Amino acid sequence: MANHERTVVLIKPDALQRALVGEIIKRFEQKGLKIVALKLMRLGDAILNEHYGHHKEKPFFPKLKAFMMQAPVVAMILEGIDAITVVRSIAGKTSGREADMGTIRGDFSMSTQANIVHSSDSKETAEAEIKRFFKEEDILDYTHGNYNFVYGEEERG
Ligand code: 3AN
Repeated sequence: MANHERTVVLIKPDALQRALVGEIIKRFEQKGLKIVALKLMRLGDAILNEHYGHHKEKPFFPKLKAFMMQAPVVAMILEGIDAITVVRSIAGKTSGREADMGTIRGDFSMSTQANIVHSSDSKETAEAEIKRFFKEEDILDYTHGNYNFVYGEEERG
């Protein structure tokens, strides 16, 4: 049975300000990932302390939080086989200057802080982030029209 996963993507304030939201969603859609939740939200202090807890002691932490509060973010849950790894490869390396061309950060970012998107980095963080950013009723399951063409028969299970 193939590894169907759900992962969280945040389209960050820099991407909203630069009018890149449609372009970013398009890339995930065209890859064949299924959108099961999508909303605009403003992130406050508490949720950012939790979300970036692993960076709490870093010198850039206060600036990172202020940056994430500048404008709303688009929060989405994407579903697909190995979605966590696939989405991270589409996003590219953390620093836009090091990220490969063809990735979202490689194509649109020159920065480590203003790096356009966040994506969950493991099964455990994906589960925690789904709970952090979404209510049960935000997540809508449906049959994806492309499903039988995006995957082979043995992958569909
Ligand atoms: P990723 O988002 O690629 O998983 P993390 O978890 O190391 O990378 O970093 C989370 C976020 O913290 C990054 N997306 C970036 O916005 C910010 N960040 C990481 N390192 C730096 C840094 N050296 N300077 C400024 N911001 C940083």
